[in-house]
This record gives sequence, C-alpha cells and structure tokens, in this order.
Amino acid sequence: MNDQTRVYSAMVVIIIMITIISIPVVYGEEKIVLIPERASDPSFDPQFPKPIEWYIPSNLKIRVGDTVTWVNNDTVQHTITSGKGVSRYEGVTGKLGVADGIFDSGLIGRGESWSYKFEKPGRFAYFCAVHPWMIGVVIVEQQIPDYPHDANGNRVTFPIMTVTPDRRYHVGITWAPSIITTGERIAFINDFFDISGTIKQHLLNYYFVLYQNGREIYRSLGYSERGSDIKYYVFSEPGPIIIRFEEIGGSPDSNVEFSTIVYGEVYEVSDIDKALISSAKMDTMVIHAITYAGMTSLVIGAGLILWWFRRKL
Ligand SMILES: [Cu+2]
Repeated sequence: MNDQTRVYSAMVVIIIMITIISIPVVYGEEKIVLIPERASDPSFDPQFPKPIEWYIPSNLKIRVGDTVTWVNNDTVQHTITSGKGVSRYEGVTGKLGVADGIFDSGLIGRGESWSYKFEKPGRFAYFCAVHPWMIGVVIVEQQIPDYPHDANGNRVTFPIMTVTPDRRYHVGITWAPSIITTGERIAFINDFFDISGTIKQHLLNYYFVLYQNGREIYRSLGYSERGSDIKYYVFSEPGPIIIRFEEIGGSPDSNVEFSTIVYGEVYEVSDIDKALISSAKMDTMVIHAITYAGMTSLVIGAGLILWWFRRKL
C-alpha cells in the first residue's frame, strides 16, 4: 500500500464514521434495563433501602415503537421472559413463573444484552425463568391525539356532516367526550336534515349501528327528534370503530358512516416508578455518551492519521 492509497483509505474511514454518527434515531427510542450483579441471589437487595429490584428499573414506561435493551451485569445467566413471576419467598421454595409467550430472551450471560421492540400498547410483566422472583414490567403507552379524529387519525370538526348516497338527507354527528376510551359512557349526538342541510327532519326512523374489529357490537332503532337524538354506548375493547346510520327514513340506500378510534386503559406509573424511570434515562444517556465519545475519538484518530500521511507526502 503506497501513501496515496493510505490517504484515500483514511478518508474513506472518516466518511464512514461521519455517516454513522449522523444517522438520526427515527424509529423510537432505546431504553436500558440493567440486571445488577448478584440478581440471582434472592436474599440480596441490590437497591436497599429503595424497593427491591432485580431489573433496574423494574417499572419502565415507554411509548409504542420504543425498544428496551436488557443488559446483564450479573455474573450468571438470566432471561427476560414475559409472564407472571413469583414472590421471593415462593422462589426460594422452588415455585416457577408462568410464561405468556409474548417475548422470551432465552439465557443471556454476563455482559450480554437482549432487545425487544414494543409495537403494541399495554402492560407487559416479565420475569427470569431461572430466578422467577426477578420480576419487572414495561408499560407501553399509546400516543393519543388531543383532538377529535377519524380511524386514520385525521382531525375532524364537530358536527361532522355527510350526505346519504341517495342524496335525501344530511346527517350530522358529534361524540362526547371527543376522545373515546374504554369503560366510559360516550354520547353520540345525531342530527338529520333535508338535502339543503337546513330543515331539521322530525321523526325519521333509522338504525344506529356500531362496528368494531370487523363485527357489529351494537344496533339500536332511533327516531330523529326536534332536538338532537342521542345514543349512549360504553366500549369495552380498544380499537377502530365504524359508526353507521342505516336505512334512514326506511330507505335501504340511505346509509352513512363515520369512524374513530377507541383507546384502552391509560396506564399510570407511581412516583417511585417515575424516579426509577428517570434513573434509567440517565443510564441510557451515559451509554450513549460513551458510544459517542468512542466514535468521536475514532474520527479524530482517523483525522490525525490523514494529517500525518499528508505531511509525509
Ligand atoms: Cu435470573
């Protein structure tokens, strides 16, 4: 290899390093959970006098699309297995955890890590299959728009107005609260007008129908009032819904539909959990800082080599 080639190689190395550093993190964040040394010992309390934790933090709140990386700092092998673990006392007597099959790292050894990307909202409990008293939970939050929207997330303005395909009626709908969650009574406020959109239609019969996850979950006969006609429903499942008005005025072609999303339970995290989460964020920052410091020194090193070869030429 002559000097010219060496200079070009050094330049290539620098370009590659700069490219790696400038790749932005687009696909969610990465969170770190540490398995502390001696986690395999059920009598050991790694965080005394804080709550006992075998995974630090044992409660982690993330968003859909985030990745969690578990790092084993212990000297023995552990697993990250979704499901229900046992208490420390049950663990000592040999009771095992029950896996639910959502995720399982298998055995990871000292200094090894394992990552899992959470694509769905929910509360995911996990344990170590070898030491089932080691338990943790990941709470995955869905990002909920703060404005009324359709099933595609597009903003809508109440009342949402539409015309029946046979052009006989204008139908307007408003729902309250505007963000629908499970377990809450939702009011669907419905108005019917003539095709001009101005004359209120009185005593028009229609079916109010709710569809969710591909099936009909509610059907109710309604009559339009001089005021608004209101239908109530409490959703038990999260997911997109279609709200249909069928056979308005008895006409089989007078059907309209609207859509939105029902959100599930909002998972809350305690103050203790919040403190633990912020400490995990610090760990993540430290790990990133070390990575960046390493990459930066590589670039500087490559730059120095280039400068040295340039001087020799
Ligand atoms: Cu273990």
